[in-house]
Amino acid sequence: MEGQIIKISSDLHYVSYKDKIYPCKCRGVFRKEHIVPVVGDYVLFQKNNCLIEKILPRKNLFDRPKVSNIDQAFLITSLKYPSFSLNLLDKFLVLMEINHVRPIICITKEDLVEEDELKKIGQILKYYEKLGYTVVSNTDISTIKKLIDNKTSVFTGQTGAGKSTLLNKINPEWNLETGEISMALGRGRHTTRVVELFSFLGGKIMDTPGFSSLDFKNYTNEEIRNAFVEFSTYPCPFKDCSHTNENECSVKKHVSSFDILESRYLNYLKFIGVDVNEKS
Ligand SMILES: Nc1nc2c(ncn2[C@@H]2O[C@H](COP(=O)(O)OP(=O)(O)OP(=O)(O)O)[C@@H](O)[C@H]2O)c(=O)[nH]1
Ligand SMILES: [Mg+2]
Ligand SMILES: [Zn+2]
Repeated sequence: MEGQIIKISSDLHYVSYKDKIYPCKCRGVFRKEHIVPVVGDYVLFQKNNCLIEKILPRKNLFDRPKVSNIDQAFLITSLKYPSFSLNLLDKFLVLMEINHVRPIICITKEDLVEEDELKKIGQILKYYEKLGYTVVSNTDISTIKKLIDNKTSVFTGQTGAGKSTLLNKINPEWNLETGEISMALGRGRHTTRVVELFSFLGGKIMDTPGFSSLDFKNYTNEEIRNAFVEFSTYPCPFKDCSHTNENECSVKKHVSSFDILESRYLNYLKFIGVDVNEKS
């Protein structure tokens, strides 16, 4: 049979097949060959023995959260508790660009910020929309439902940002555990412990454990540069410009003239390891 792993808890892999869930173990060879199944994997399995025989080729594979075969990723982005972070947002967008997964920015906790602060953040988010990214609010459930239809989506974001809360709003039947924010730490407490995949209407959604900071692998500087999609709008005279110390760099000019959001450029420098404080 061919099924899909929807949850993993210690050595049990819950495989969904024709509306039924089979708690499976893996063949011994998996351990020997260091094959590690993740949620989202399509597998060949024996229904009667509850044994996974083989993982089918993956469309993509992510490390944190450990998921595979996704079409799009929602970054659940809290404006307060935990506070809004452009560094985190840009990291996430770079990760998604490099991995060719559509990112969707989903804002939560607008109700907790003052109006002028909300306006400021709204202006910044307009910039991201201009770049082509979809930005939604967790209050706009009907838009989110349309976005997830027929797709496999993962909800990712900091612990306490409101991933599970939003999933419960999409479908109250899931009744997922949500956590209070620790006032002392200003962040959540890792309420969701394991990745879980849910089918909904024509799509699939994964709830994932939150992170405190986003794991950012060492990609090459070129990969990171190319993931800042607006840079290519302003071609530099030097073709392979790194937009750091080159003369006549068009990207730097357009940062000065506010066509490029300064925080984006500074995050770019940070991500490629330039000491931003030294530079300014
Ligand atoms: N005021 C306000 N609180 C929210 C909103 N969304 C979520 N919360 C609260 O934030 C807290 C954390 O929400 P969760 O849904 O558990 O967060 P999570 O992202 O699933 O966290 P982890 O499972 O730890 O990764 C809960 O107390 C929610 O009630 C929102 O839009 N406004
Ligand atoms: Mg959660
Ligand atoms: Zn340049």
